[in-house]
Amino acid sequence: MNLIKWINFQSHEDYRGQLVSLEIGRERTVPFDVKRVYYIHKTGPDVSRGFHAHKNLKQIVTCVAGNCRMVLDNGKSRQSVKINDPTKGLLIESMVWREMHDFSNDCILIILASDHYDESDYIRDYHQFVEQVCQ
Ligand code: T46
Repeated sequence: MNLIKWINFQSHEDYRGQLVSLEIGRERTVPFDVKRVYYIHKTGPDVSRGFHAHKNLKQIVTCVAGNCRMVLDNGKSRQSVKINDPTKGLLIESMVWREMHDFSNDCILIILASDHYDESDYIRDYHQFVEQVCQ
């Protein structure tokens, strides 16, 4: 099963640069209602983030500067992908374990989330995650 699902955003490039547009609920755009947007920056190569899954939350992660590596794991297989293209978003479904590694110093991730922040939606223990996902 391929855990790496990219959404190709609409991008408009000309001599002035590139404009990337994310619309909600239309083709080639965001397949859920966005209730929250957050961004991750000021990280670096010596730290990793994530190490959790979400029970219900869906998210799209896009890297608008620099790069990092995302690891996705559904309890059966683990896949790793470099994120470095602002015209693409990585769709992370619920009940997928994620880890973020190898951040470049200039990495900026923007994340669109299907719901508000709720700590009770997180599974932060890997063994508990595998138990729940393999039920
Ligand atoms: C995810 C990956 C890709 C809030 O108060 N509101 C928020 O909307 C978020 C996302 C976090 N927080 C607080 C909770 C923690 O005290 O910010 C702190 C850092 O969060 P966390 O350690 O969960 O950050 P990451 O980078 O490990 O994970 C984040 C998201 O939490 C998570 O949903 O999928 O980015």
